[in-house]
Amino acid sequence: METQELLDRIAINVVQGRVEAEDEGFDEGFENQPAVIELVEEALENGISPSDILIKGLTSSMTVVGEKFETGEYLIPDMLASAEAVGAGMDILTPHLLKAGIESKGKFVIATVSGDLHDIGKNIVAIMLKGAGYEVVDLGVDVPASRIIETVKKHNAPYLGLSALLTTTMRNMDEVIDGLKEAGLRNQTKVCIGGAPTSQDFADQIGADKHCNDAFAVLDWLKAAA
Ligand code: B12
Repeated sequence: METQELLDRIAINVVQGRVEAEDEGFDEGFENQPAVIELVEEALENGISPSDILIKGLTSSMTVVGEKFETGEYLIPDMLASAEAVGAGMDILTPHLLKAGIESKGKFVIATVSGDLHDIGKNIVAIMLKGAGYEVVDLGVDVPASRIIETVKKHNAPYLGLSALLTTTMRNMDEVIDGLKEAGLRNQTKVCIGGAPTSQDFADQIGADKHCNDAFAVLDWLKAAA
């Protein structure tokens, strides 16, 4: 299969929520055709770069999933099936993305803020950071501000990344930044934020250092900050 066709088929199978060949998928007619696991393995065998498979294949189509949810075509279990398919593909890609790792460039604490369960984007950022040589302390999802602040303090971390995918939970980023200030940690910790509803304007408003659209933007920012 050609590179573009493989990446497109990975994206289609993410939308269908198909992890492996025996899965039926949301629409009819997919059964027994290769799904995310088989296609990601084929893409690696064909020499397509792991980051292209991740960005152009696995995660690009999550916008389509979001649109289908918005119009009512997809319900929460369908969104979850797509998320699961992305996760299965990421599990295969992770060791390949980490191969690039070199010497430690410092600690990076990352978390999805309180009330928010979305973690695909955060996990991508975490993997790319690890691949670039950062020691990532990933606190997971729905993390209270107090726990984020304690962790930054414990590790003396120079970098903190916050993720939020909901317009309601992005407001919980303020609390983290205020808490860092109160703990006297704000000057020694650079904070970047991300997630679809956030923006540079919002970052400025809450006093974060930077908003990043994707994992590549974080790496560029860190390079410039070093
Ligand atoms: C998958 C998904 C889910 C899954 C999440 C599974 C998981 N393990 O993550 C499940 C089913 C659990 C879910 C639940 C809900 N969801 Co949802 N979900 C999505 C969906 C379809 C995809 C998100 C995604 O993974 N995108 C792909 C990744 C790669 O992109 P990303 O997250 O944006 O990350 C990139 C950048 O933003 C950036 N980035 C992200 N984080 C960070 C952090 C840092 C530090 C940096 C630097 C960069 C960075 O880099 C990433 C890589 O490029 C979106 C639609 C969308 N278009 O985003 C809706 C969406 C976010 N969900 C939505 C909603 C409403 C919900 C629910 C409230 C639904 C409900 N009624 O219960 C619940 C809330 C649960 C909760 N408390 O969090 C809405 C949000 C609306 C809003 N404006 O607030 C959306 C936009 C769908 C829609 N169009 O209506 N959801």
